[in-house]
Formats: sequence, C-alpha cells, structure tokens
Amino acid sequence: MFDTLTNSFKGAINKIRFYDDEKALKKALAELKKSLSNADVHHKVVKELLATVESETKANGIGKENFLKALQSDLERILTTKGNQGFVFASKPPTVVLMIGLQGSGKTTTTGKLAYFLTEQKKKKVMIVAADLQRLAAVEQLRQITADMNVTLVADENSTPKKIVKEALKKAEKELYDVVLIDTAGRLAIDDELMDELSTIKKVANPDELFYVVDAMTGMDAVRTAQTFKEKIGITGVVLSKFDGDSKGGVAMGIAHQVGVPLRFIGAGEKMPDLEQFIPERIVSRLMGAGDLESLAEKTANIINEKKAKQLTQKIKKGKFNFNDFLEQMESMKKLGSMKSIMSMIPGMGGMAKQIGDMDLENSNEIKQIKALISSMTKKERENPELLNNTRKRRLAAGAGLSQMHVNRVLKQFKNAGKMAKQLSGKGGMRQMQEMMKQAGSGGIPR
Ligand SMILES: Nc1nc2c(ncn2[C@@H]2O[C@H](COP(=O)(O)OP(=O)(O)OP(=O)(O)O)[C@@H](O)[C@H]2O)c(=O)[nH]1
Ligand SMILES: [Mg+2]
Repeated sequence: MFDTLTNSFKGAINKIRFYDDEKALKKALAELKKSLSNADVHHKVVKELLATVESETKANGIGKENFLKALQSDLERILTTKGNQGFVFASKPPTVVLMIGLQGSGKTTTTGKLAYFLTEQKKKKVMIVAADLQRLAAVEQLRQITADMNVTLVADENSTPKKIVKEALKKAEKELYDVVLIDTAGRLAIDDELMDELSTIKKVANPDELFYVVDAMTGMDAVRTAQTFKEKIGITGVVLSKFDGDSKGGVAMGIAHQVGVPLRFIGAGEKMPDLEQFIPERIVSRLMGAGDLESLAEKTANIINEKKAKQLTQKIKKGKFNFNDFLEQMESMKKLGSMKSIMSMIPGMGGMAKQIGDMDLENSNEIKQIKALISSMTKKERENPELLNNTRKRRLAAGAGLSQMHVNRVLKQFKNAGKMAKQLSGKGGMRQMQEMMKQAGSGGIPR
C-alpha cells in the first residue's frame, strides 16, 4: 500500500553514511527530499519536515541514529493532528457515522468496507442506512455489497434521506446497534444543493463522526475539497480511497497536516477487506521498514482461529497437511485482503510485497485450476492424494479442464510443498525460511 513511499524512504536511509559532519547531514537531507518529492508529497510539507529533522539532529548531535530518531518523531508529528485515530466508538452507542464526499469518490464502497471491518475485526452489530436516494442504483449497490455480510441494511426507495435516517436511528437505538453508517449521495462538484442536503441530514443524524471520502488519485484536489467540506459541513476524518491506483502516496503524508483533520482510513482495492486504519505511529514504522505487526495481529486475530492454527501446525509437522486443509487455508487467506498489504506489515518483507505484486488469491488461474481439481476429488483422495491412480487422474483432469500432465504437476508441487513445510516447521526452520525469503527477495529490496 505504501510501497513507493516505503521503498524510497528505505533507499534514502540506506544511502546515509554518517561521519558526524554537516556535509553528511546535508547529503542525507537531500536524499530524503528527493524521495519525498518523488512520492508527490507537497513541497511545503517536505520543507517543514526537512527543517525540523535538520534542527533536531543538530541539537542532539549529528549521526545516523539521531537522524533516524528525528525523522521518525517528525514524521509522526506531521501525520498526527487533533482528533480521533482509526475507528473510535462513541461512549453511548450507537456510534453514528455520516459518509460524505463528491460523486464517485468511493463513499458507498467505503461504507461497505467499514461495515466489514467493524463486523469481522471488531465483532460489532452494524447497520447501514442508504440515504442516497438520488439514484435507484445506489440502494441496489448497497444490497449487493452487504449480501454476504452480517450487516443490516435500512433502505426505502420511496422515502426521503431525512425520513429514512430518522427511522433508522430509532431502530438502531431500540435494537442496540453498535454502529450506524449513513451513506449519502455525491455530486459532481461542490454546490449549494449538496451542502444543504448534507446539512439537513447532519442535523437529523447528529453524527459522532463525519468521514470525508476522497479519491487519492485526485492528489492536491483532495486536500482542497476536504478543506471546503470541513468549512461548510464540518468533518472529523478523511478517508483516502483508490490508493491502489497510480497515486504515489504523497497525499496521505500531507493531508492531515494540511487540512487539520486526521486521516482515518485508506482504501486500496475494490474488495471489502481492502481497507486499512491509518494510525500514524504504525504507518511510520512501516515507512521506516520496520513493519506493522500490531495491525497484522489485529487483522489476523479474528480470522485465524488459534485452536485451528495449532492443529494445522501439528499436521504440517507430521507431514499430514492435505488438500482439505489447503482449501480451508485459501478461504481464510481471502478474508485477509491483498497479499501485498499483508507483506508490507511484516518487518523486512516490504521489498517482497513489490514482487508479489497483485497476486490475487481468488482469481489467479493457477488457484482456480487447483480449486477445480480439488473439488472433483473425493474426501478420501483429498486426505491422501496417493490414492489417485491413472484412471482417476485422467477423469479429474477432464473434469477440471486440465491435461493429465498438469494434474501430475500440481500433485507433485503439493507434495513438495508439504515436505518443505514439514522441514521448515522443524528445528532451524525459521532460519531456512529467512534464507529463502532473502534469496527470493534479492533484487526487490532496495539497497
Ligand atoms: N481500485 C479501487 N476502486 C475503488 C476503491 N473504492 C471505490 N472504488 C471504485 O470506485 C467506483 C465508485 O465507488 P462508489 O463507492 O460507488 O463511489 P460513491 O462515492 O458512492 O459514488 P456516488 O454514490 O455515485 O457518489 C466503484 O467502481 C468502486 O468499485 C478503491 O479503494 N480502489
Ligand atoms: Mg454511492
């Protein structure tokens, strides 16, 4: 998610050679300036950051350690602004969140992503209110998004935004919902009509949070429109959507500082798990290449069942990991979101994230074929692929639309992977794994 930024940061840090002199510090600052500018960070933000890093490093004594310390604390300072971080629950439920923004900015998608985050990770009772009654398709879009989710959708095409919000809040209070997310209509440009409608909804909803959703690709315009919404309606948080596009990430570095409202979430993908909390301390850790284990642990805690994980480890150790386990693992991996974002949270693995790129666990052809193959096997065969004779293999191949050679290859790969996993789970396994990662990652990690 922050690949460009992280890589250029690490590049800058790695180039720093300190001999306790001012010339070295100047060089390091120049390197930093280049990397920030390349990531499209606003020049005023860059200037301010460099000035404080320089004076702090000088005050504490020029050297790599003091430089990094100053950089870390100043980055954190720049990314932090008065207000809540991540998702904050109101002291008296339900927490009411009003989602606002220009047309097509990603409000509806982000509403769905937030609901997913709150139900899957935080185990909350969530209601979504469709207060965008401009387009009939808007309600249908929310129906589709929430179809597989454990979320209540309140929608009525024949109502008005004001009326439906009122009714929904009554229901939420009576039925003890934890969070109410209100999706509103967008407009192409900021106009009085949009602002008036939002003001009306705001009055009725009396929200705890007003999230301004803005397309990260719009760059500096994102900062400007956020400022306008802040002045006219009042916002308590910014959500940057479409961060997976060409955006180099610079806007995320400056927006909180420039608008004076904290950046709360970042959306990077069209799927529901593709949303991350923006917590400055954790982000800085990632930018400095130290990973973000806290977020990773939060993300996995509710998805990976501890007991199951232990059983699985035992199976792997005994070399008994079979196709049934494989399918189950694939399903839980899907809930974690993109592989790339997971990798970037692991210390030292940021470089690998780039190589893995957009490997899509759900849609890659390879995975689809393997799944088709496994689903044609009997339960016994999945547990023990050795049972498959040539006749069965031929049938399976035909069923999954593969050649028999391909089937043999998959079976062999699986067997080898099982062997390797068994080895790695034994003594010294971690070291071997790191060695492997290093080899796989060389070329990808900037030096
Ligand atoms: N790649 C990517 N696409 C996104 C992201 N968020 C939203 N989109 C896409 O952007 C388009 C618009 O998103 P919506 O959520 O419908 O935007 P909206 O603000 O509700 O739009 P209106 O209701 O028409 O104002 C959709 O095609 C989404 O799939 C994201 O983080 N990454
Ligand atoms: Mg919408």
